Amino acid sequence: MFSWDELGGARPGVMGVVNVTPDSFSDGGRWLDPDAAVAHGLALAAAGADLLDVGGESTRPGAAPVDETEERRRVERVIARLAAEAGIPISIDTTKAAVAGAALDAGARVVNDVSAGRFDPDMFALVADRGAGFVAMHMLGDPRTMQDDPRYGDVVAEVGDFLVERADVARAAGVAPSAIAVDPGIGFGKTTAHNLTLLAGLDRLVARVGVPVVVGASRKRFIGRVLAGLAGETAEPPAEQRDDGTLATTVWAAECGARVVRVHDVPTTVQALALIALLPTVAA
Ligand code: PMM
Repeated sequence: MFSWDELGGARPGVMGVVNVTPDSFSDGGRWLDPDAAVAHGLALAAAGADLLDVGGESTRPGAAPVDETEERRRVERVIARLAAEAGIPISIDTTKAAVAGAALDAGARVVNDVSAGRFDPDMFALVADRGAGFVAMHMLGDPRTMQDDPRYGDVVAEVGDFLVERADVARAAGVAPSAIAVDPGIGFGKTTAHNLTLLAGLDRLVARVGVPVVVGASRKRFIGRVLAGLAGETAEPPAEQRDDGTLATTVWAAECGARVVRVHDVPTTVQALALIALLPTVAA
């Protein structure tokens, strides 16, 4: 039985990203080869990750859906090896119950579902039955349409309401309360202003939802946009040059009470979080 209490500690848990996809915006194609993906995951674990998030379908805006057989093929062997060798829990980033089931069979312990159980009616029953952990993420619509003029009245309140509702549905379906976490879904059906407002109001969201909050701002486009804007440049830095900006959002999220941060650059994140966790213990 998975519980988010396993990740307890002075600092937020660090979820390292292992995308086994040809087309993820942040690292698409780099770890498509299973051996490369496993080596990458093991390196993230050695650098101090508390959890590895393995995904076989890109969720970037406009991404083409991947069929279940192909998604399973990409992740199953990678998860089996990481579950055996990494020494930390593995999560499967999928919206399909069949893929999640195969991943749990291979040794994953958490299902990270960017649809929060909306895309597959069998998802919650599977998670409940298998005693797996669950991350319910907010997204407006689906990846193909989510960036088409997203609108909110009060984005922090609306995302918070959605997450409370999805956590309630998960509990009602039998998922253990301590196994449920939620995620505001930075970049999923949000403008740059929406993403910044969500981060600015993250402490309010954390207080509202009452379950562990995961934040995944790593390398997302709004960071490139903001940094280019601040520098007075029109060209945005590419994904792999957004880690410094990402680190600022990570430290902010930790201060706002996030329990888990989902990042690509694990070593720097672990160092930064360890350092800020130390400060309250030092007498002034
Ligand atoms: N972002 C991506 C994929 N999966 N899952 C959660 N829970 N939260 C996120 O913010 C999130 C996610 C897209 O980013 P990637 O291409 O770096 O995986």
